[in-house]
Amino acid sequence: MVLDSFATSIRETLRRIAGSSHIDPETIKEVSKEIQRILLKADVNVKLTLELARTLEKRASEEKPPSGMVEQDFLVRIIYEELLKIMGEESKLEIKPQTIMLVGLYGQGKTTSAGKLSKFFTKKGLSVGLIAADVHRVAAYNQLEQLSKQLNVSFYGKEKEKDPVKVVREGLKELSQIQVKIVDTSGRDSLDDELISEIKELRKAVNPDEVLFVLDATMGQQAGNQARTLNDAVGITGVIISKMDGTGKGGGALSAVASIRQPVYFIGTGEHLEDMEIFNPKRFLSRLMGLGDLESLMQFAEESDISPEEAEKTMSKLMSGKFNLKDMYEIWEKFAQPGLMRKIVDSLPINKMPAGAKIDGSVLDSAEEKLKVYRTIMDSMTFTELEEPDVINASRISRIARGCGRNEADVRSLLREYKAMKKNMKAMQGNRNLKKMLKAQFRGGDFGLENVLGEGGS
Ligand SMILES: Nc1nc2c(ncn2[C@@H]2O[C@H](COP(=O)(O)OP(=O)(O)OP(=O)(O)O)[C@@H](O)[C@H]2O)c(=O)[nH]1
Ligand SMILES: [Mg+2]
Repeated sequence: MVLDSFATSIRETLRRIAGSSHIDPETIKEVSKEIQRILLKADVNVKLTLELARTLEKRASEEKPPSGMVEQDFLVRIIYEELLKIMGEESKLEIKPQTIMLVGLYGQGKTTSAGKLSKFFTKKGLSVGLIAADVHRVAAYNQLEQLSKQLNVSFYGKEKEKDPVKVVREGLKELSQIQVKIVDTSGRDSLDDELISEIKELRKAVNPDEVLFVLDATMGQQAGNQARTLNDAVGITGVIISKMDGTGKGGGALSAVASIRQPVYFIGTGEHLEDMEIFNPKRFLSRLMGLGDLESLMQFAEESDISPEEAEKTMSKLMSGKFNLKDMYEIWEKFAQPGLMRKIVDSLPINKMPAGAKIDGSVLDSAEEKLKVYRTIMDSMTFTELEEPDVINASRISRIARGCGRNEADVRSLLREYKAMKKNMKAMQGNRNLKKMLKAQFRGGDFGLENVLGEGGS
């Protein structure tokens, strides 16, 4: 996942909060220090970090948790709310016919983002056209033309033309029937006067609905200067942060662009055209913090072969605490698709998981392998044993092991896992909020983090 080390350390802190017997001034101070360290490591600006820590400490020591909420959860909620403030505004790029202009420095990911955006709008059923207004870099024309072919979208460019304004004027005319027109512009080393005046002129010619600033996440907090200069010059309406994969500085980039008060619409998470996520600060943060992101979870389920009905059936079985070995087998089988388990676990609210229900990477990686072994073992169980695993005693274990050619320890490990899972699920069953939220999500309702964080939350 993006911002991996941020996520790992913040979850570690939250786990420690959850495990503390009570929240005293010393705990608050410690937590605040840890959060500062984590933010600085993610390249968040020092001043911003200190401010956040101060507010955090003040709120944590002065405010009282609402009735029904334990002080540990309340502290987590304060942390969530304060971190959210530095993530910026929440806003979505509208799905409608429009003209989009992409701006930014050299190699930040403008052209790639143009391709990703094309894919995004095409998927939503809109026709897309790309306009090659990067007249400076020699290969730029070809790169965009190739991209349009690959994506099967319209393209306008003029290979030898050196005036981007001309290209844009003609391009917009040529593509007038196309619903979403995306103008790819040239990058420069730095925001010199020349670039600024070129962009200004282009902006006039394009008259875009959106001016999207494309920014490489590895810039970290330095991104702030660029964002401010460009914003003053041409009026940015939104931001795409590319290359969030593989950098620890994403936190810096995010908080820095948040300062221009324009929303981050997307984050780029890889070189491929499908590697772009809609950025929603609340969902993003709650996923990082391990507070759960059920919308994403449902999206993953959609992307896999699991139907919503199936997912709902599986979930209610899980939540009922009444499931048997056969159900467990089905669940393992459905979710043991490569990569899917990891995504699901990243989306689950870890702080609502009972202690001991921690699922780590190695467990996930061996899930498929284990499934094979379990299948063999279950194949030599009787119907009764699968339906009522409690009847499985020592002599049955030895019979099952003999029947499938595995040793008794394997059978016992399967049973242990089943019991642990059942116990965990039973504990989760008691979590009314989680249950309510899951149900609402499956029905397409709009329950959010508020429910995880407590009644009448943030
Ligand atoms: N890992 C990763 N690489 C990306 C991402 N977005 C773009 N890239 C890579 O970054 C490099 C530059 O991307 P471009 O889209 O050509 O950047 P540009 O802003 O159009 O560059 P110029 O036109 O030269 O100014 C390419 O190698 C891309 O594959 C991303 O989200 N993740
Ligand atoms: Mg380019």
